[in-house]
Amino acid sequence: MAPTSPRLPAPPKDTPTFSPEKTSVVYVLGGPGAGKGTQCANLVRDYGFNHLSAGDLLRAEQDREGSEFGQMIKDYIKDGKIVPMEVTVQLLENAIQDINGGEGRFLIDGFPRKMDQALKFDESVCPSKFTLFFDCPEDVMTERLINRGKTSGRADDNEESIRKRFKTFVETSMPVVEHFEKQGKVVKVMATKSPDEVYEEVKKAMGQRGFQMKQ
Ligand code: UP5
Ligand code: MG
Repeated sequence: MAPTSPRLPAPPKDTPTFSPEKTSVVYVLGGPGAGKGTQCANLVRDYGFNHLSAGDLLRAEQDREGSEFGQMIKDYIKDGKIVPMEVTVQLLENAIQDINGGEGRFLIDGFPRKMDQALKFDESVCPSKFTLFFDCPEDVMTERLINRGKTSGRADDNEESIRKRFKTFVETSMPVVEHFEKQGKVVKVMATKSPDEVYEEVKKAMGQRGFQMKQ
């Protein structure tokens, strides 16, 4: 997909851009390397979801020639910090709009990972149906990321960046999960088993929330 430029600053709005009747948004959260992207691929295949990874959109914007945010995004990602929300929210909104005018099912992977993003997206882009949360201990995630780092080319798949990503996840992103949990909007899946076994749990979670496989 061609990267789209964020149109900034986003104007303040009273109602979300996309109506939850036509646009189904499911947030996919979990620590770095928990398997969000891996499981999203299964859901795209079987449930007709569109997959939007906030990290992938930021990396595409970082590499886009002429982007005024390129260097900033690069620095934030290497440090495992959360890029200022205006950039990410606008990239996501543009990407949703670019797919069928925003109608359909969307997995928003790796977002929202800070409270301000969660409030802003729900209020001005589209309220989410629920959050699929992958629970995974740090030692398992570390092993997966170090392994992936041998071939991924990702600037943050190294020990130092991984440590910083974990810190941000615990301090900044877990409060978002707790916020949605209080609203009864989180389904937790243990992510330690094999990808196929984890997917069996994911399918149960989707069923619980009223999402059926496509025919
Ligand atoms: N793997 C997957 N599942 C497995 C299983 N069950 N058993 C064994 N191995 C398994 O998987 C990671 C690796 O593990 C792969 O090699 C896979 O084969 C294997 P993957 O599915 O890629 O895990 P995922 O959870 O997607 O890991 P990722 O590294 O993408 O998570 P992050 O949340 O760290 O990365 P993201 O791209 O979302 O964000 C990167 C950075 O962008 C952030 O740190 C931040 O700086 C920035 N960002 C923002 O600033 N704002 C945002 O809103 C979002 C991101
Ligand atoms: Mg990912």
